[in-house]
Amino acid sequence: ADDGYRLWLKYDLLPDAAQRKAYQQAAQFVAVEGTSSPVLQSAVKELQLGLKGLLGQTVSVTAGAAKKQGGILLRVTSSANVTANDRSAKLNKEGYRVFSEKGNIVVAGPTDAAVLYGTFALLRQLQTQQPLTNLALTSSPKIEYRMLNHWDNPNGTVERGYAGSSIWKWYELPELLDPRYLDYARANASIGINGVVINNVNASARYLTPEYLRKVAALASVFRRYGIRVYLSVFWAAPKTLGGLATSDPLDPNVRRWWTDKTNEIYKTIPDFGGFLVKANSEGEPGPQDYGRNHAEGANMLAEALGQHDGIVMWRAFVYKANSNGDRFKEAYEEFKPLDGKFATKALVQVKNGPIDFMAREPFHPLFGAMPSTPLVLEVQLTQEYLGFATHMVYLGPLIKECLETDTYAKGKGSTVAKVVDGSVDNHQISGIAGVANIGSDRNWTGHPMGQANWYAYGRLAWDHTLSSAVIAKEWTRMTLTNEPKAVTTITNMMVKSRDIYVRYTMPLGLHHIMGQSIHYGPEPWLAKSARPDWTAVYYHKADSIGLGFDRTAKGSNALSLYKPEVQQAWGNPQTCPLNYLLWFHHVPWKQQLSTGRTLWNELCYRYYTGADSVTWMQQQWTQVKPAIDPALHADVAARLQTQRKEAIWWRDACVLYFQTYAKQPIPAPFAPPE
Ligand code: GCW
Repeated sequence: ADDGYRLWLKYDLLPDAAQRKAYQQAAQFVAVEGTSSPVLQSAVKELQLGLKGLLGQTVSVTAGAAKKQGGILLRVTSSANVTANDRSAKLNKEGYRVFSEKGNIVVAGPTDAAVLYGTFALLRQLQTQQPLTNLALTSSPKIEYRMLNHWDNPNGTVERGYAGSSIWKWYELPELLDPRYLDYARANASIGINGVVINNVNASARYLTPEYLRKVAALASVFRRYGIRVYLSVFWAAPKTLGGLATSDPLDPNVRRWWTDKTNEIYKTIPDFGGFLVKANSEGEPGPQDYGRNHAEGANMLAEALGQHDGIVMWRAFVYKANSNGDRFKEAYEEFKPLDGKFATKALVQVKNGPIDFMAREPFHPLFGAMPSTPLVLEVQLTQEYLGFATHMVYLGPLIKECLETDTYAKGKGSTVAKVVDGSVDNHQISGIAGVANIGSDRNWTGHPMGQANWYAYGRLAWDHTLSSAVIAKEWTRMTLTNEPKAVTTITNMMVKSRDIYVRYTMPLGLHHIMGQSIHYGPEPWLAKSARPDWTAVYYHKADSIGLGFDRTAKGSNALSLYKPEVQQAWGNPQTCPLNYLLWFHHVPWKQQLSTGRTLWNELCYRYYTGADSVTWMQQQWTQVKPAIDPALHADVAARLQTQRKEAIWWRDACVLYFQTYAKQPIPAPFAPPE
């Protein structure tokens, strides 16, 4: 049975003998042109493994450009002469071109890593059973720093992780390298991820000790062979707790020297270290504000410590204060917007996709488009903190795409979040994107087998945000689950709809943050008391006898004013605001008629009921594909869907009954539960 360990790199024997034969003839040997390197050796090994599995063919490895035909040539070369006949599109340093040349397949790119990415693209071509004749695959990543952020702690727990414990075995490192590290690196490289922050942003200072740096270096030695660099989240107060200094003030010369020395020490241990990720002055973490300094002064101090080393600082904008009387929606904007232009060139600001916190649907964060002088890293969450942990099937491709494609209008029409992030709107030289990993020690990595698709889709979109989430879903399904055409269509369709279905049975119409307190699971819209007002559910939904929703227009918190006029116009009028965002911005009367023809109350019920019913539909779809799927994997997903169905009803009933106490209206037929 398939235990899911191999992810999308399954390399099972292709079923069609004729096709296999054609592939076999095209891939009889592999040759590295010029000097080989550890990264190119990884590409060779991957080809050997892939071709053995997919074609049942052991390929020979020959050195140098072969005079033979019917092989795969790995070619590192400057972009101009990658291929004789196609000089059209210029490749960036990680871009590849795969093409046919004199009876061979050439995988070419300007760097070793580029060739590795091209190799995975070629294997993908085989796995998804595409022709190898007249190959012309050309692709360059649109974003430079494509990061995975782990929220893993030194004790092996994973904050908001639902797939077992951390895959990093600190007690075994550095002497013992779990083979899993290599498979992890292969999986990341196959989708173009080139950087990993291995520890939680709620950081322990321990990672900066010589003892742990050696362990981190051991991991880096595995990842390096796959073009992946290691980064660390840092604990701001480390100069005090680790260095014994009296302060961690970023303007204090001793503190600055401590960080510079520490950074140099890191680079001595890990020569290709990527840099730092920082959560400061947020949710109780220490930071520069403890000393009256701002985020930019903090980030710039670390940028200075990085000095001539090839590293960056990613400074998170996820901040909100206790006892703030305002709207949490606005806090990050208010703290960061005034600092635009104050960050050093090596510093990027990392912004979550939405202004609150990884809800199933959020409007894009108003900082996108508002800090033209600062490269902004888009942070999305792959671990399903608010999306049903590892029991709900929610394919995140559409969520990520929705954010990327929304227009900020920062520099007129077409200034999408994607273009802000990839640097094209403001002409930035560096760009980054981060996904909070959903990976753990479970055999299948992500707990829910379908969760693998979220890791996959994130990587693919980080590489090329213009890809469609449906195409990615299809590609993943074919590589991971089945190539049977009807099943592929059914599964892809389910995946593409799953996120909207989840929104419907949990927080439809723009409701947000009404989940269970602290663990963030299940419904708790009635939550009215907490240590903080902005941690309660009622703070966000504002249900009363008149209506429902958070008024963020000028009559309310005026958070809408943080957006450009075009966006304000699109969302500012309750009559024309897209229903998906309605209650994010408006307090709407229960009896108000919406564009669907239903009143708010009826529409709310409609969405909760059809949402929960759609999970039954998903179960039916999944039953249909049974013959095409590995039995154990099919049973696993089927069981999780049962849980999802049960909990969709829980969400529906809890929310409808709770809001009914305000709306004071019956649940409309035909959604009324049977007597
Ligand atoms: O989503 C919230 C989580 C915290 C997390 C925080 C953050 C790492 O509930 O667990 O802490 O965001 O992103 O910093």
